[in-house]
Amino acid sequence: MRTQVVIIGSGPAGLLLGQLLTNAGIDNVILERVTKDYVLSRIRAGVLEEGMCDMLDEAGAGRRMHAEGLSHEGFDLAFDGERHRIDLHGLTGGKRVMVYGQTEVTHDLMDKREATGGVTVYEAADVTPRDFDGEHPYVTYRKDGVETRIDCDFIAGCDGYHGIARKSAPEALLKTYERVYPFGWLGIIAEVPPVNHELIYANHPRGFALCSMRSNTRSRYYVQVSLDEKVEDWPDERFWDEIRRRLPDEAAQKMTIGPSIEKSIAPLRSFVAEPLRFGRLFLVGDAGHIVPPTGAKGLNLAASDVRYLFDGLRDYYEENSTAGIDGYSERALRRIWKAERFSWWMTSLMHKFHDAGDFGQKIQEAELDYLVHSRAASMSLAENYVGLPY
Ligand code: RFL
Ligand code: PHB
Repeated sequence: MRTQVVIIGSGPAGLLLGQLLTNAGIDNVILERVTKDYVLSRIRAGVLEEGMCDMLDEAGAGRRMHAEGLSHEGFDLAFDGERHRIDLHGLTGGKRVMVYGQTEVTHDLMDKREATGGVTVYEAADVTPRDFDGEHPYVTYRKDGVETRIDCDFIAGCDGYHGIARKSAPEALLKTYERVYPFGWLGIIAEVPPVNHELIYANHPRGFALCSMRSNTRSRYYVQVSLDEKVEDWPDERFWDEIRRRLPDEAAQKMTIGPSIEKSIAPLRSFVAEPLRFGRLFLVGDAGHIVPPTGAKGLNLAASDVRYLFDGLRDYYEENSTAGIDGYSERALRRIWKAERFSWWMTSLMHKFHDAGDFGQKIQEAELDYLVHSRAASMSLAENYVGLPY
């Protein structure tokens, strides 16, 4: 079998890249380790930058997002018993973010891929990128006991943090940077109206809390927990008690509670691999970098990587130019590090760090007070939150 680009992973990065390539007439095959239903069962990010929305439109998969997504012009920061609104729209000269779940993005991209005849092999085992340091790379995989080889021009590793692409890079050429945080997020989804029409990020001496949503009738809420916590120890009642304690009273009193339909704990990590290109193998999205979810940047960074790589591949095929693919790693990393910086900063500002003590709490509150009352500081927050330019 032969194709132009083999894409490993059918998460949002792989699907978006695949669709842009297909639309440009560039042949591609996606190899995915698990089933389609499993990919669609993952509940992750919820906030899309305008740049990502534009790319979904460009891919031809933005219709439902515009119809059902919630356009937000601001969010609240809560601390010391009060809420303060960050006016994203006013502070950025008219920008907004779109609240639309990653699960729905994935769904829409899968539907589009099916409608345009794109090939995805689900349950592809032992996917292995080979000979990518030369002119003739290929990928092997096993499905139903049969080993298949796909020859190609390029391999896009869109297979997430635990994938095979980064692990296949020669160790001597790969440098990684990492920070693991001493806490995680316990998240639930419940079929209840959100406590506020915009998101609330709360700093509290008991720990961080976030009130987000998936629709006007479905809430997505998180609380910071220590890493040794188990989901089984968090019956709904305990979750609702805890999140309400971390919000200003007026918000807590308004909160509608109800049975959760999903509950899980995710650890927080910052991670970057450099470079993002090894010959004809590229790392894209979570395969190359992870941010803690506090700044809502993970999915959006996957989209900007796809922007740079797609432009490079299109120029290669249409104009016989290698400038875009040669510059991919450097270009993508410049934006990635700024989002890493923002996500680390917002995580440091909003979470309880046990070793920082009461002094640490006071310093956070002073910074938050400065942030919400200084136009310069609010502007910087807003500029980063809506997404830096591509
Ligand atoms: P994904 O979504 O992880 O998709 C990778 C795909 O590759 C497949 N795969 C393989 N396929 C073939 N062979 C192999 N050897 C393979 N190994 C893996 C996987 O099955 C999967 O289908 O990466 P992608 O496309 O780069 O997208 C990135 C985003 O998913 C990610 O940045 C965000 O979801 C991060 N993230 C969050 N970001 C936010 O902005 N806000 C959030 O609230 C938020 N919550 C989260 C998150 C990430 C999580 N992870 C990765 C554990 C919550 C969780 C739990
Ligand atoms: C979410 O809705 O899941 C969400 C929103 C904002 C974040 C992280 C997660 O910063």
